[in-house]
Amino acid sequence: MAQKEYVNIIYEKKDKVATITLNRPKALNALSLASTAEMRDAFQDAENDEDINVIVLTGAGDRAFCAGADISEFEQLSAIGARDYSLALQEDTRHMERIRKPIIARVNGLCLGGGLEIAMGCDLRIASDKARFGQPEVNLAVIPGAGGTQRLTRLVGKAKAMELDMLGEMIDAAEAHRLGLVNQVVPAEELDKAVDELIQKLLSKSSVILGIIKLAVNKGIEMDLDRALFYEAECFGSAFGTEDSKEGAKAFLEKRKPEFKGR
Ligand code: CO8
Repeated sequence: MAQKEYVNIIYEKKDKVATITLNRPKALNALSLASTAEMRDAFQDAENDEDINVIVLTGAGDRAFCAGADISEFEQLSAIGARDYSLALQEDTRHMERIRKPIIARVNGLCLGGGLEIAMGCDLRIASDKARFGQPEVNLAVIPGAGGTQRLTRLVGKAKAMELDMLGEMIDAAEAHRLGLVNQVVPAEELDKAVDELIQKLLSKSSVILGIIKLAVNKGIEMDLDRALFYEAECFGSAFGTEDSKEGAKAFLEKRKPEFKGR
């Protein structure tokens, strides 16, 4: 059931899942300034809605997840404007990493430039076997501006990130999986089923614990190991303070399924 009306995205909330669909299929769901503003608003809503436990980001149609920033808007961008645009999209992906709910990128097709960058801001990426990935900015004589030189390096390593950024060539879904860029690749016609299975697995866990795991991973990766392990211990302590952790142990000992309440 649609909860909010937007022009460039579709935003739906159902059964604890919020789905944000980039909806400019004729432009391969390219990210215009207007669509990023709407996406930002939808993520904010999904974060604040206590009935939502999982968020899915995807693209409309069967060709593209997102073909990157809208190149038709580049002409109007000054150097300062481009820097601010880059900072804004970076902040959007940072926000996605701070939201204490798992975000799944449902990569249904082309995933390029800024599209790959927002997919990398998600926690889990599940791709159709028809998906293609790349950072083609170099071909336009610009560079990735929302994590494509940073998050990509952290995900696939320096050599591959250098190659993808410098050559601007696309890789297929199997290669993206091999590189660890996506968690799972499935035949296009099975994408919805696979995404739903992933959602159901996540919904069966304690939502508060998933939030703690997400922060532990996302914050820890930015720290040196000593600090990160210390932070992990703090998170571990928080996890132990939840009602769900008591229920988890109790259910195990009573040999029954736990009933988590998300607190
Ligand atoms: N922006 C705007 N329009 C686009 C984009 C885009 N990124 N990608 C595709 N389109 C449009 C095309 O112009 C075309 O429109 P029309 O039908 O009106 O001519 C329509 O989508 C279909 O595209 P094609 O006809 O080109 O389809 P093909 O199947 O021939 O080619 C490709 C598909 C290979 C994906 C091709 O469309 C392409 O190369 N697109 C551009 C991909 C690209 O370079 N993306 C990176 C953009 S730069 C970026 O993302 C920087 C992010 C940094 C963000 C923060 C700071 C700015």
